[in-house]
Amino acid sequence: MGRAFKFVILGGGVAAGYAALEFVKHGVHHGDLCIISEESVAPYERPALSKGCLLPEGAATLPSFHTCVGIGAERQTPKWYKEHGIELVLSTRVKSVDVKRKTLLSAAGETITYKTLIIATGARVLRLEEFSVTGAYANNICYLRDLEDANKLVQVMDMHKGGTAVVIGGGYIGMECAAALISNNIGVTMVFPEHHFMARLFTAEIAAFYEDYYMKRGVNFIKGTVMAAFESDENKNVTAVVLKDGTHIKADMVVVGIGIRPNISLFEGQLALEKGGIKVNGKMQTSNASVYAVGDVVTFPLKSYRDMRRLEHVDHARKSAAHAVQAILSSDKVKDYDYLPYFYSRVFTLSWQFYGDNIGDCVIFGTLKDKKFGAFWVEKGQVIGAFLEGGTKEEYITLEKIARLKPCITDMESLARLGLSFPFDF
Ligand code: FAD
Ligand code: NAD
Ligand code: ISD
Repeated sequence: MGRAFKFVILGGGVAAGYAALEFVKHGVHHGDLCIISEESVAPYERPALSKGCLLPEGAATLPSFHTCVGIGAERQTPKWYKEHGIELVLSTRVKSVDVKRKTLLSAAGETITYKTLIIATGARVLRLEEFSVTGAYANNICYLRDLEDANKLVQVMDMHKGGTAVVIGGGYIGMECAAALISNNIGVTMVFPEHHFMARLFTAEIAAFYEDYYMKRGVNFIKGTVMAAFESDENKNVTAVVLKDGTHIKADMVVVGIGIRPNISLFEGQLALEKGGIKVNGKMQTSNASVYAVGDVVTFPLKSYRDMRRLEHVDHARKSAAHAVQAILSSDKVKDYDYLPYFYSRVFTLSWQFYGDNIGDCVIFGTLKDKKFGAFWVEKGQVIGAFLEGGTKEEYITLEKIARLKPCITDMESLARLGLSFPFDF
């Protein structure tokens, strides 16, 4: 016989921590809630792994960034979970789930039963082995998804201060880790297949500002190509990265950020899936009424764009988790999740925020020279996306308001000239 809980959260990442907070806010009985996590530590703010944790001086360590410090709420240490009667089952991988029987089976062979399950399994990194890259198992190749990865990255960086790194991938991990490597006095070459970095969000013009800044900090870019192999020494340490065209780049270490895949395999054939994620409705409820899903793993109705989306960002993980718990505890009072996409990043001394959707015509405002600029995306005469580098708190509030209210625009020239000062007709 195993244990039984009224509520089980599967996964112990960002969404799990925020779901736990929401349960506590509503008052959960001791012994009713359990979190099962493959990680060995209580839920933490994952964004810290590519920022505070990689600082050359005064790097962040746990317990300082346990959830929910990211929104200025309590720091939920293991003691917090104990005090609230929440069972934290750590270092435990769930290897199968039976949603008809409402049971989970751990890798150690324990069966855990639930009345309501919240799936918060997040995502796994894509690995170069999956792309048949030769030599991809070497020691000094670093990925970044969890605390263990961050600890390894810090260790490898410490061994190679003054040396060189190759960063594979030009997305969020590539951009943030390249900045961290430079700050740790490690020279960087970035290699990615697109013509500019952050292609999921940035236009070429926005990317050009950041690429120029990175180049001034010594980053070298090799764009429009991928790598084919690693060369390693007898100790299985990479010594060079070999590109598709045969070019060799010497490297003391490698950081790989080539995207993720949601952890959905436990539920294939059991729950409806869409666009690579677990399909949920506006209450974050899956095709099985006793099972909810939140965070990176869900494909949800993005109400304001009448579209089904999967988003891989912390704000959505936090808000979808809180929404699911509200829906579970008082379903009839809770409206459908009405999310406005919000992404941000911080690199070097730069910092940007984005709200809304990045489709349609992109209008740049401000001056790149002054490191104070932004962009609006205008679709069918409405501003639907807004980006700002180097904004103030008040300006970011305005940015959110614009993306939320989608004001109509006819005069694109004035919009480019006036930027946030444009007299929007809300
Ligand atoms: P996760 O936080 O990944 O948690 C998933 C949990 O499930 C993990 O604990 C995992 O071990 C566990 N798990 C999975 N499968 C099993 C299983 N079978 N059994 C037991 N446990 C399991 N977003 C931003 O908006 N801004 C940022 O600055 C930012 N920075 C980031 C930096 C890094 C390094 C990374 C990796 C991500 C960053 N993100 C950022 C993205 C953000 O962290 C994610 O969107 C968020 O963590 C998703 O939360 P989640 O709870 O869905 O998944
Ligand atoms: P990403 O999707 O942002 O970028 C992946 C990059 O790898 C792209 O440039 C892509 O073209 C490239 N790529 C894909 N396949 C490749 C291959 N075979 N060889 C070389 N390059 C290849 O993913 P990421 O940067 O790995 O980030 C992982 C996850 O972490 C994402 O969910 C991201 O949203 C999240 N994250 C977010 C933030 C933030 O929001 N500030 C920060 C860090 C991480
Ligand atoms: O999750 C994301 C992300 O990182 C983006 O840049 O969604 C966006 C785009 O892919 C869609 O707006």
